[in-house]
Amino acid sequence: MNLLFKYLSILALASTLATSFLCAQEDRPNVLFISVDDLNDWVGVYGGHPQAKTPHIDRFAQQAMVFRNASCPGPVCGPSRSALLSGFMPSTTGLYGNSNNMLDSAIVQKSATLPEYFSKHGYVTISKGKIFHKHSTENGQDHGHWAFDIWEVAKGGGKIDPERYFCRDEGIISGRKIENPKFTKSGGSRLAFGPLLGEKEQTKDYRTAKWFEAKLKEDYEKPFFMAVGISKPHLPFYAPKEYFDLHPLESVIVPEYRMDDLDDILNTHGEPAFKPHLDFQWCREYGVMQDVVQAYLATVSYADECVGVVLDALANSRYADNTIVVIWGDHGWHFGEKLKFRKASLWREATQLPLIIQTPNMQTGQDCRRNVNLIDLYPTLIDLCGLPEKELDGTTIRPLLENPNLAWPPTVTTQGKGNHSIISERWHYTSYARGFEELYDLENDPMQWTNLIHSDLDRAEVAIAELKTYLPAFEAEEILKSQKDDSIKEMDHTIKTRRDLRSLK
Ligand SMILES: [Ca+2]
Ligand SMILES: [Ca+2]
Repeated sequence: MNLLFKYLSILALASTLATSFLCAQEDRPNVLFISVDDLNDWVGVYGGHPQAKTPHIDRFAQQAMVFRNASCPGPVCGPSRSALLSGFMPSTTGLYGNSNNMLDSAIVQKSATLPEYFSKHGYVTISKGKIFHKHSTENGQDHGHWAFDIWEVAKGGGKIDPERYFCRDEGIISGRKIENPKFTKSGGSRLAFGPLLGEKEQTKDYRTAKWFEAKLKEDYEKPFFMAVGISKPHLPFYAPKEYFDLHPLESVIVPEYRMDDLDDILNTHGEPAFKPHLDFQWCREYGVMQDVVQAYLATVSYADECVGVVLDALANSRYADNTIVVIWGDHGWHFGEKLKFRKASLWREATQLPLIIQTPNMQTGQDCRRNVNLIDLYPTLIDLCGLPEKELDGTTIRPLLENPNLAWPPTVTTQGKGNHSIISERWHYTSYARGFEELYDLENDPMQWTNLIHSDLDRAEVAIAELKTYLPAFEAEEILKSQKDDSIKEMDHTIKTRRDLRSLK
């Protein structure tokens, strides 16, 4: 081979490689990542409540994979989202609670979060609404906005109908003050609900959805990762009146509960380990269970409408055939099951969530019953988009998207250091730091009425031994909010340095 020919061959090869590399880059799918805050399985296609009305998500599910047994890494917003977005479980990072800011974690300080990783590898990342858990700092809110190339704060609201307003913390029932000091103790978000007087066009999530509708009409030089943060149905359960009208109060069905349900969960002293929740007691005492269930159903229907705006915008855009869509809730919600309200439990009502994924060209709806987890989304999305592999706690579920019946291991949900549930398709085993355990047979007892931990079922014993092998081998100490005066300065510095994504793994 003469020198010139050799030179030309190398040039041709280099050019072919460059072209194929560019094609690969150009062919990369976009990602539409839709979070619906505090959405439990009260979604039509999940059947968690027989009266749920979510036509937009249900229609989307007809051309997507519905994960029937998806769990959260932690059963409250902060740890669940920090795990999903960092790719590391609470037991790895120490981000166990809502007050733990992921920027304080040494692991997260070195590692790109999910949107940062997409940005680092050739995507434009665009977000509005709640994706990261928010934290107050002296310099304002840390929204996780540092993780996106294009970000805007979500705004909007509406005036509550004063005559149909309920609030446990303020002692207000249908606009009337009924004070009872037993119930006015507040903890976390107020249990407040009722219809809004204004139109949906003024409300925050609807405006967020319209913002994405406009974003989906724009041109981008790179593939996009759009993170849509729908903030409802999170408390307060406020939604425009039209969504309350979809769920007439007198016919609203309240989930079944049994007043003796907690009697079979005992601590190491043989005493009941859990008490009925304050919200639950208030709703029963004043006979407003139907009202609160109606308000959640209405707020879910409103959230579904907002998701529908974005899905329709995608379907009508030039990106319709080359976009991966993920719709996810960050954990479940109790409405009296286990005499509990809200999240923050290791029972199935709080650990399960809706997760629906559509990859380009999925033509039919499919079900997957394997135990997947939000922790799996980071590795799954980088796998589907051809981004470099990365060491993370989750596992790509791409194989399940291709064959939902593949054998798959159980999954883990952690609520604070030392408290873990291991969930398989048949069993739900929980071990608490306080030394007691629970076991439920999900196949024969999906409502988890009967704690089998003290039963002498041979089969249960075998199951427990196997499930325990999935408990985390290592548990990080909780990352507590830094009390140091310079912590804010430190955080500002961290946020600034993160924008140079080369410094992050
Ligand atoms: Ca949440
Ligand atoms: Ca029970």
